Amino acid sequence: MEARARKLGFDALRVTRPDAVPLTRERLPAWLAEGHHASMDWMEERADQRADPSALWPEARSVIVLGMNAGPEADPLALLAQKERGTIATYAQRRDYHEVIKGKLKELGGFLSARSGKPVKVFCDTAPVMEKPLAQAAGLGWQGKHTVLLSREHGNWLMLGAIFCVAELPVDPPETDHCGSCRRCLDACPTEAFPAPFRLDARRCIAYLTIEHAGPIPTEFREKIGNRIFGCDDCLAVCPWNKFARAARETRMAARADLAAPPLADLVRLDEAGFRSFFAGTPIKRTGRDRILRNVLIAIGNSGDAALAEEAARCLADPDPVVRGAAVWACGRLFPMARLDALYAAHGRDEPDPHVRAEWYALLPTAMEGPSASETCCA
Ligand code: B12
Ligand code: SF4
Ligand code: SF4
Repeated sequence: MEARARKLGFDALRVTRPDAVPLTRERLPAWLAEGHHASMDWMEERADQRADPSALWPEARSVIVLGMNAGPEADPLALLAQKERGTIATYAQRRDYHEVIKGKLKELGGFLSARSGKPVKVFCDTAPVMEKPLAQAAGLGWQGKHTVLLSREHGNWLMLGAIFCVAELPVDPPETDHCGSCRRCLDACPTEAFPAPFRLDARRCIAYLTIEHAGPIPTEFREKIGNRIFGCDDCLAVCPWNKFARAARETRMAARADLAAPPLADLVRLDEAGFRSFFAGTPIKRTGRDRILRNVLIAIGNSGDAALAEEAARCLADPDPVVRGAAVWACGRLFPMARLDALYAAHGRDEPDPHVRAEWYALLPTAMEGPSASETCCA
């Protein structure tokens, strides 16, 4: 089975039992009760099954956890200084892993099912399964203080998938924690998203804010987001265990060079068709043009680059209010007051959306009447 998985492009495979993660039955509800899942309500749906693989499929006797390496070719943090470019999380600079891994899981699952004569089900983010604790129980690695699964061989860069089997397969021993006294990932987080080691508050995480969060990005995080336009690799990139990691081996997971740090000036001009074509096949496509434009405008506001200011001003007329709101913020960071007054006269005075009006008000309180209570949105 291992040889077949390797041939399919997987870099790691281990087996555990569905009942090998008893702690998740307490830890998932605690995380949800704290509101650490932010607006990801789908984490609450079927939480009992998510926390307990035996409840998800009672017939299952074994869980095979697989990892595919999506390691970067260069240090992801180096690009954060290139303010006129947008940075994209390492995992997203390539084909959508759901697509690649799911196809290969189905192939391996079909082989196993034929050999054992018993059914299997394959999962890669498609069902309520907690892949990281299962991976640790199977010995694929351990959950670091940043909560991501980390292996001695591949560092943080394995993308995970699982096959649940009715057949009883021999299991592997679990991996233990090798973080020791290190806390580099916790200290590297720009938004202080870790209330404690091993716990993440998604409400403060740039990966959540730039990928999952709809609507305006809360003001407190905008500057800290810097030029990250999709996801964040900071806590992963600083981990010392990456010293043994290599770039992705599977050709379908090879990084696209043009996605390493695309110029903000190109991204801000993407219309719907241009967006779909540039990000075709990547996970970014699912986030949608408007949310990415919002992120690009935050990065433009953080760029300090006067050459990008006119691009931000052009977006004041975008059809999407979230894009317009982010454009107001970016203009506020790049234009002098006299020009902002002129832009307000041209675009702000007749702005119909309450959130965008609130952005204008935050910028030019004396030029307009205060917004009503329902119009203050993103503090
Ligand atoms: C929801 C989600 C997110 C959310 C929330 C992240 C999170 N940490 O929960 C957001 C949008 C923020 C996110 C971000 C990212 N994600 Co994500 N995400 C998921 C998803 C769908 C579910 C994760 C989950 O179940 N969370 C619920 C929490 C409660 O579970 P947990 O993180 O395991 O929490 C454990 C700890 O808190 C621990 N714990 C709690 N208290 C204590 C106390 C002590 C003492 C100890 C020891 C432990 C402990 O127990 C909990 C249960 O095991 C998984 C896919 C899947 N189906 O599993 C991908 C997944 C975790 N994501 C992945 C990736 C790549 C990322 C990013 C790196 C993307 C990026 N570069 O931008 C970032 C990483 C941010 C980070 N530091 O976590 C990969 C990680 C691969 C790996 N090697 O681990 C996964 C597995 C997807 C995949 N199929 O490969 N993600
Ligand atoms: S992904 Fe970025 S923002 Fe999120 S916890 Fe890690 S360092 Fe913090
Ligand atoms: S940076 Fe240090 S604390 Fe964080 S996951 Fe890596 S080894 Fe663990």
